[in-house]
Amino acid sequence: MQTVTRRSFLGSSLAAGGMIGAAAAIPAWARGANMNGPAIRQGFDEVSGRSIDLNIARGPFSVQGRRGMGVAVNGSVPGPLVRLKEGEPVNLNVTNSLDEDSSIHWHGLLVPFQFDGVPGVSFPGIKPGQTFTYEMPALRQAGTYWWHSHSGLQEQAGHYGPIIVDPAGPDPVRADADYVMLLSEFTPMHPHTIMSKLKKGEGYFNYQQRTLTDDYPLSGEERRMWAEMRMMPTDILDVTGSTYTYLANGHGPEEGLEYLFSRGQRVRIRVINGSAMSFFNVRIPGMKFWVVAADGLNVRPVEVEEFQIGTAETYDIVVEPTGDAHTIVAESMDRSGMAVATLASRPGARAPVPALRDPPLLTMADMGMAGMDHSSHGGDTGGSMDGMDHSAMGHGGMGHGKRSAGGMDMGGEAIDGAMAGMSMDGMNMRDTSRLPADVKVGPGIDMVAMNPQDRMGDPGIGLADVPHKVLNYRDLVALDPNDDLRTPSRRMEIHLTGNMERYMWSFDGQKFSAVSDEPIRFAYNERVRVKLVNNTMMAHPIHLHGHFFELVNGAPADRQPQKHTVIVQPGGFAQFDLTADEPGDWAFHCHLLYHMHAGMFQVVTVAQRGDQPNVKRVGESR
Ligand SMILES: [Cu+2]
Repeated sequence: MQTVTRRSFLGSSLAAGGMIGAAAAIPAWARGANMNGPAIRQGFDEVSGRSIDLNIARGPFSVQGRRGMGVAVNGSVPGPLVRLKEGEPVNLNVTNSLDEDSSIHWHGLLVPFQFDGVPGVSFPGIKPGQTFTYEMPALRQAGTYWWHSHSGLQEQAGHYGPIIVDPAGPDPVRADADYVMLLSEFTPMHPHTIMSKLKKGEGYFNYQQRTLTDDYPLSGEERRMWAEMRMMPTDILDVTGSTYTYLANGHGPEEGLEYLFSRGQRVRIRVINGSAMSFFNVRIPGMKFWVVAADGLNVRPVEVEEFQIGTAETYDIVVEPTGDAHTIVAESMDRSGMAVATLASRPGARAPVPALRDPPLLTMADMGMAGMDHSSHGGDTGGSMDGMDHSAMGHGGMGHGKRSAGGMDMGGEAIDGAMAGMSMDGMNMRDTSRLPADVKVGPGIDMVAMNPQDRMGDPGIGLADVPHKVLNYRDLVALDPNDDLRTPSRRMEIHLTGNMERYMWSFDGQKFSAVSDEPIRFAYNERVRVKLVNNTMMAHPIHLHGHFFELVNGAPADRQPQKHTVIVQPGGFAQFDLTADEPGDWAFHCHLLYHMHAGMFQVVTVAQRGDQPNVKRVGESR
């Protein structure tokens, strides 16, 4: 058995070397917004220790010949790998050299709320020219995380980087080489331009719109149905490869990012989705590998050939490469582009890069009509329904429920026959009477899921039909047992709502406007089962700050996997159990940057009464 040797060479073969000195004076590149100044470097260095200096500054950034403005930290995109140690405190001194406010949020780290880094929620933000010190007490966790701006749209411009917290004890994941693959996007377009284009018209960036002469496998009836609903089955991502160049560690797909290995080695790759708006399907063609951690925390190894990673999620994988070289492909979910890296046994070794696969189409399940259509082409609900609650599906739920779906009487045993090749006339996907009373009905809601299903078992849009094993949330089982096994004492239902055409996104129909809005309240140490119902046709990666929650995914109660971000599939729902044991105000939002900016955001308040004793929190049992 080989001993573990961690490497500080983290797969940025083309990036200029040289660590930025922790105590160095502000370098020239950091002083202003001069487009003629030194270019932002691609790839990242590593910073560590008890006191770490980070400097946020603007500069020119170019990828594969496309040049734009970037926001870099310590001169690179991504910014430096912040390498920390479980059980040790750290001070992070963040200087803002921009001409606007900035911030850093430590995504997935359990920290006191005043150091969580969300302007207006947990602290005032960092003014231009100021330095703010995040004083982190002894870290209560290990694993793969990341950091990013929580100010404006800076994250789109490059203000993000990886975090690794090394465990205090032995690492249950054995690996001979250890790399980060941080996925993101580059665009020369200003983020505010993207936002205004999104506001102007649905599908502006969707160059895969079907026409009467396209070759998508849709029947005339299906085309008519989509048209009547003013929706497009090709609306998979809001911003696509026509605008974005997808990046791995700051490098475009043609720039040759490589991870070196020696034959026989076990290689760990910490995949971080640090993008603003993109989901990726990650695979190593022809290779099986193991998923060993999700959102930083270890899970029982799951052997897969592909996984989808939502914005802000992380997965650690272990692979044993056998050949001369293997391509790692991170294809955007809509298949409009990819980020690429190579597992190389020697510098320059390459394997073929596969072509983009055909773009996926949304399905009946994505419209919130799972189980209501038995006629559409393959993969409508697909593998997503395996092992799920069939009593809630078509036959039981809709068939005999005698519920009226808008103007259409869905009752009776004839449901199967009626749905096959049925006319969609009278289907009402905007029947707001289906919503709970606390959801605000108005122009912010253009769809109500008619029959939302638990889609925990769904591998993600476009992956139900691929001919190999794809990860889904039901595969995730916590490696370490959870310590709070109480049955939740309360249930909470939150609806994800939107109006695609007007680019309005919200929780419960209420766009977030100010911290004075009514927050979502939890009592300290309360245990709540939260159900997120997605009334839109987009997948939303929902992130809760300051906590891990447990996915209700069918795993035994003590092994429900803990995550900080959960994808809620279109037209479906996801549930998690939360122990609200981190007092303070926390952000809770969709991690698609422009959705959050449009209002899919709320503050969660965990209030501890003065007489309530502190409970043991995550990581404090160690
Ligand atoms: Cu969203």
